[in-house]
Amino acid sequence: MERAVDIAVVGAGFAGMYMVHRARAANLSVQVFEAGTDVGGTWYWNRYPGARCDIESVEYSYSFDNDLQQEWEWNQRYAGQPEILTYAQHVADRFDLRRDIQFSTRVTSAIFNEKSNNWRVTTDKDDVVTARFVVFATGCLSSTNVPHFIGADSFTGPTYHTGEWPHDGVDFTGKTVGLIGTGSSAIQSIPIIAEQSKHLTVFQRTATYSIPARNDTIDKEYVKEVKANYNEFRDLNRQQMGAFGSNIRRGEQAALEVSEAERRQEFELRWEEGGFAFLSSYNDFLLNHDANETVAEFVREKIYSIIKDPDTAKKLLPTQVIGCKRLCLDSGYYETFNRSNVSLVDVGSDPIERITEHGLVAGGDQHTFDVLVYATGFDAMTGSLLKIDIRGRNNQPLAEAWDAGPVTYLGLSTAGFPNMFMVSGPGSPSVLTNMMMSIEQHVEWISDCISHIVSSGKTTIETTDKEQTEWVAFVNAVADMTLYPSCNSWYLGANVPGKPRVFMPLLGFPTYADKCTEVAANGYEGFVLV
Ligand code: NA7
Repeated sequence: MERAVDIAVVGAGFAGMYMVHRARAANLSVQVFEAGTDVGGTWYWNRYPGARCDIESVEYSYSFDNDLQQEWEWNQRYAGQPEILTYAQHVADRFDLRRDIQFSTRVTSAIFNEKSNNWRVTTDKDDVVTARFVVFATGCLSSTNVPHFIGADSFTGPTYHTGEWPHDGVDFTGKTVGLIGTGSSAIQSIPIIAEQSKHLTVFQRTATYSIPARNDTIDKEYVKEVKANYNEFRDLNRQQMGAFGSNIRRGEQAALEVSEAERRQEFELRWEEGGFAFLSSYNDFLLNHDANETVAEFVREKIYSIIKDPDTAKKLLPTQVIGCKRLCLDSGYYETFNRSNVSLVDVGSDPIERITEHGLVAGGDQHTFDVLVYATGFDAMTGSLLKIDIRGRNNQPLAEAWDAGPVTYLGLSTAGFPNMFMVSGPGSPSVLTNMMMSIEQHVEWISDCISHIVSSGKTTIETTDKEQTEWVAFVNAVADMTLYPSCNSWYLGANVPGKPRVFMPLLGFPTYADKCTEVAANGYEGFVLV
């Protein structure tokens, strides 16, 4: 049956959930479609052992409702996946969000009708919804990346991807396990899988820098302090580059301005404290290669001192710029390689040749195992959007419009796709920030914009080719001032073979948020309103 709503939303993670709340507040009807059976998005799917947020709990939470933030009690300094999912479910209950969300339903197409100026959204459950506006709240890390290995289907044992983990868990007891990847998901799950399994073989293409998370139960005194001035605390965080970490001591000097002894002392102190603060000791790690090398070398020395077997230690030493790929935070990652039931295979120089019935072949060697785990990441930022048949004016597919890489204005809108918005889309700070703050800022901007269009009697809003071309150039020019483009990160799409190499997230939340506010205040400058 065909239904009509004001806003169709794709995805019921934190972005889609807040979109429902804001739409209702604006008296707009909303229909959300969600592939999972409940809310939570990333935290619904990523249930691999050890999955944990790398932003502190008091910050990785909604700020829009003071009662909510005052009443909710976090248990851990960095919340694990189950705790975050429980929080998402609590928010859904508290604001009665589920009645506008249809679960177990995947959106298959969203097609703009130029005659009626609305979107026709269809699903795999044969729903058809026409909506004036469509909002993609599909998440930045939601479309799993499974490399196309020869023979992948021939493996006879169970295969799992960290980003689509079974809900009832996996029992590795007595099993031999092969795990591909050494990004955050691998680094979090490896210590736990190693403890459970008979033997774990890790296949590493690029060695990764990881810093101790020093996760613990939350410091109740600290929480009390935060809650005493929670809104100010949120505002202070919004003024940080990544919209988090106002409590982090940020070094104001360049790394090479101080003596080596002083630097080492500072690095040691921060290594003990754990967390992302480690990379804030000096202000130029991502601007100056020599400065970066001082801290990179410190971490390499730490790794070398932890690992007992010198050959394994050498393989684990990363060489790229530290921080260029998202820094990992761990609980016992390197120590795990001292276990007698864990081995490390370097597939950087000798890539995986094929998957076989009982394992895989790399560098001419056959490795056998019972269970295969892909910790191979995501087709980040664009993957989930491009899986849907999205078509704008002239029936143009989004995939065609983004043939050379995603082009957006503010990461919110793309030319030729009127009344379509993306939450934390490519070209916005998104994954370089505390996602909760970016999500709130986007959802508020989008809902205000929609209210403005509706109340001012306009029909459509869309950006222009010129505006978005300039915006993409700006996002990349900002990145080019840093060391970020120097490695093959998923920020650049470099982890997915054939994906256009474009730096997708914009560095700097505060200036970005100001720009969005200014655009709206100036009558949606850079957009055409009809
Ligand atoms: P990541 O960080 O993208 O890590 C994926 C890992 O998988 C990484 O080590 C990759 O090596 C490896 N990989 C990918 N393809 C292959 C092939 N073909 N062969 C061997 N190894 C491969 O994903 P995560 O899920 O760990 O983390 C994603 C984000 O979630 C993270 O940044 C946090 O923000 C939370 P590579 O480094 O590309 O050589």
